Amino acid sequence: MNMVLACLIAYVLGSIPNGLVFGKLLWHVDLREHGSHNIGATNAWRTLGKGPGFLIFLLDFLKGAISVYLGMRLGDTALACVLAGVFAIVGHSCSLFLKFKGGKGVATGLGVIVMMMPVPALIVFLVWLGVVKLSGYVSLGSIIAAALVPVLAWKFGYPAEYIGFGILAAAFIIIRHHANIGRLLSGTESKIKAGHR
Ligand code: NKO
Repeated sequence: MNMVLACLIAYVLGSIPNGLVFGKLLWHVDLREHGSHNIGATNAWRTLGKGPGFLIFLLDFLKGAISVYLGMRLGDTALACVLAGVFAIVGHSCSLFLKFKGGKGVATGLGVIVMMMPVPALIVFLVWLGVVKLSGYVSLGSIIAAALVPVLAWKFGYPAEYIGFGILAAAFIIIRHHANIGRLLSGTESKIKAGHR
């Protein structure tokens, strides 16, 4: 029962569209009408600037981290943590408040894995940073970083539930980047800094 409660709270928490709410509230901008049309931290950074981008990242990250914390406290099993994390990511991408639309699950996913497996999460973040610095493409960094999650969960000896979570979450996040993948392949994906090479 407690596990169900944790999942329910995680889904509602994950559903809170920080990018949309704070973009409108503080900067009077609907992120869905600018840049990549995504409500995530990258599009907030691209459209509104560094500070707003960082704020949205932090808030979306917290949704994932708090959800897994609740899974740990209420459910206290590997499965409860995993399910709370899944519900937070699905909430973010298929929001209760946006007719089941939403973001790509990257910042929320990072919040989830920081709580579940801190060392792999740090490695995943550093790889993301490296790919983004080298290529200029945030989406490429997110796709590669997500694919690394199940591999590291396995390498670091985490339980099967965590490895299963990694496979599911990576697949979900990569699918959410389908439009980015199309643009990367056709050379039309926008880089995070104009003129970045
Ligand atoms: O606007 O389509 P866009 O170019 O914005 O955005 C593409 C982008 C969407 O994601 C975001 C969130 C950015 C957060 C940055 C820090 C996170 C770095 C770590 C990634 C780890 C992912 C692992 C998730 C595992 C479940 O991609």
